Amino acid sequence: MGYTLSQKLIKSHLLSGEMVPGTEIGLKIDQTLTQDATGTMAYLEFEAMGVPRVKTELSVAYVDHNTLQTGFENADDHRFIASCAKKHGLKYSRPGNGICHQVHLERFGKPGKTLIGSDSHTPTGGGIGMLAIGAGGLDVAVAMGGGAYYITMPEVVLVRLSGKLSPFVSAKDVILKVLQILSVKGGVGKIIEYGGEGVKTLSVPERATITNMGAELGATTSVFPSDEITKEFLRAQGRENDWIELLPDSSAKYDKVIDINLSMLEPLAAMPHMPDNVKSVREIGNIKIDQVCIGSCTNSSFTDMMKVSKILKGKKVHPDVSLVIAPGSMQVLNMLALNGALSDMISAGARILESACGPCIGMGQSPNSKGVSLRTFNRNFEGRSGTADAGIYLVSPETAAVSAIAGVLTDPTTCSDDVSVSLPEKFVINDGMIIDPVPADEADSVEIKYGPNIKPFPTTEKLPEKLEAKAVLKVGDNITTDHIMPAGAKILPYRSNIPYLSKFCFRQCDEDFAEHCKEAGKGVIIGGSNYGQGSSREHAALVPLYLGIKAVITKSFARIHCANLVNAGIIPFTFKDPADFDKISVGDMLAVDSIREKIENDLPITLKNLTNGEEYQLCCDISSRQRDIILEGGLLNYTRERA
Ligand code: MIC
Ligand code: SF4
Repeated sequence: MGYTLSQKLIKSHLLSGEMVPGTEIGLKIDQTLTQDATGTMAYLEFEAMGVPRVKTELSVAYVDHNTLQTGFENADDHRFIASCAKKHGLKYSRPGNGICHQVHLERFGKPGKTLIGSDSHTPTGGGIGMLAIGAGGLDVAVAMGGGAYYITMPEVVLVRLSGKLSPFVSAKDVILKVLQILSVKGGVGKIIEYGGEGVKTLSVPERATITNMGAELGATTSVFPSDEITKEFLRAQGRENDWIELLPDSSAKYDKVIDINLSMLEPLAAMPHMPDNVKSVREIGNIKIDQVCIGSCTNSSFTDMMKVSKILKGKKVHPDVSLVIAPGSMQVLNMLALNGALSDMISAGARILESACGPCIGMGQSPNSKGVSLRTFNRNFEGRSGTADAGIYLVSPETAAVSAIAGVLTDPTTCSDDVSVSLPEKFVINDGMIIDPVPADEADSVEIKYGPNIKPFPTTEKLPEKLEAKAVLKVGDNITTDHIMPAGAKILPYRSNIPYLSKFCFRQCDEDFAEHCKEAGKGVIIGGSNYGQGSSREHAALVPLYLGIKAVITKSFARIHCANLVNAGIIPFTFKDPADFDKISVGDMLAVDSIREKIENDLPITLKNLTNGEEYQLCCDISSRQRDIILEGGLLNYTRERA
């Protein structure tokens, strides 16, 4: 039997386990990336592991999330990350050089290689034929130290593309269509592989838009073949030598096939407050809008920006609309400046932001109260924009730009202008904002620069014999890591300060959550299905750990968050009978006897509700390696113990 592209990538990096879906496999990791909001923790963890230099082929530390510098905190974090990179053998991408995923695609991504990144949108690299996966910071730290990265062997879904996109219909509409079909839970435990004749009509940046937002499906990753189009992109980036051809075998078998005819697609939008709440722009109608934001790792490539500038050229942004544009990288911004497109944007009334995540993570540009904001981003979770009652619609750059002029949501296919853009033959290459590390024999002379905002991460203890803790919170389905540990301009500067962050934990669900945890001493969280979807931030596990959370019991978990909980030493339980969810109330005292023995030997687990006298059966669906991690009280203890 032939292999799918995903299976080929896994097979060539398999260190342990067998390629049987649902079982744990260990992968060799060629490249890693971090961004600053998760990177400070990752480097503190790397330091704690005591490995002097990274052992990967390439590791890059990006700064793109916290670039506002409203106080000393961001700048201190940047300096800390820069010093770690210099000492430990990583490349450092300075603030202003761009969003990690965009820059990595342009300058470092290589077909056939594995990449893990401490950011959930790392699968962007799948657009260039990489096996690129989002992970928690600690998993990235371990991979930098040469350790394997463990995942559950996924099933492979083929999205078979045919036809060709019509003018003003975009790669964003393709992934919104997939989200409409599969939902935010539909990708869990799966790799989404793109194939079919339609693939040949999509450029690398378009493919990367699609794999980027595959994160919103909950998928392990998404991947496109590496073909002549990939080669052309790499040639234009001066990296033709990095190209290899990578195609699935013609006899490959897929677990599921979804057919999408690109010619039949129309402009779509994800309505508030979930990326899978998708309707066509036409159906939603001409709603009045207050703001348009163009950028983010989903839609900030040179070609996206050129389409936007062509739409804006010679026009005026509607007086009731604020249009902000953040080109994805220094390369993109520089090329727009050189060819005059930037001037077309500015003349139309666009507000140009630096090349960074910016409004996507709530770092500025929060909409007005009850505002309607169209964004080319990938997430529209409630409150993420910084305005709790704003309505965020996720759209393509074409829809965003046309609507910014009209003042209302507008189907861009109603335009007659020609805005076709082709890939440049040569990108403008300037790696001046990427700093190399010192050679290994000079590393001792580099001092790591800690600032006062950088606090050590919470310590953990070995799993005790018995668990007894209070149900401190009960939440419903699809809770995101933005609910657990919000981001935004006021909180993000404290990503390396767990004690401070703890005040904001679950604030959207229970304003006094931190207080309740302190009163309880030891706590358990009760959740619905797909608990922990969204961002890879391990703070969503480390902060609950700091607040005394010992276990989270849900109907089901999202992949990265579940791994982060285990890494933090918090037990992820699921209900054997989901109906038991309804039987537990906040305040109930819960207990599991002989929990150590049960976790160690994978024995059935009974949860006793000491408050109402009931008993429930729980599952702990983790690998034997993860059981050992839980017994040791987290991955850091486990790694140290074995070093
Ligand atoms: C996000 O889009 O939510 C982030 C910010 O990029 C996160 C990482 C983080 O929380 O720092 C992600 O997606 O992993
Ligand atoms: Fe940055 Fe937004 Fe992309 Fe996250 S989703 S990496 S915040 S641009």
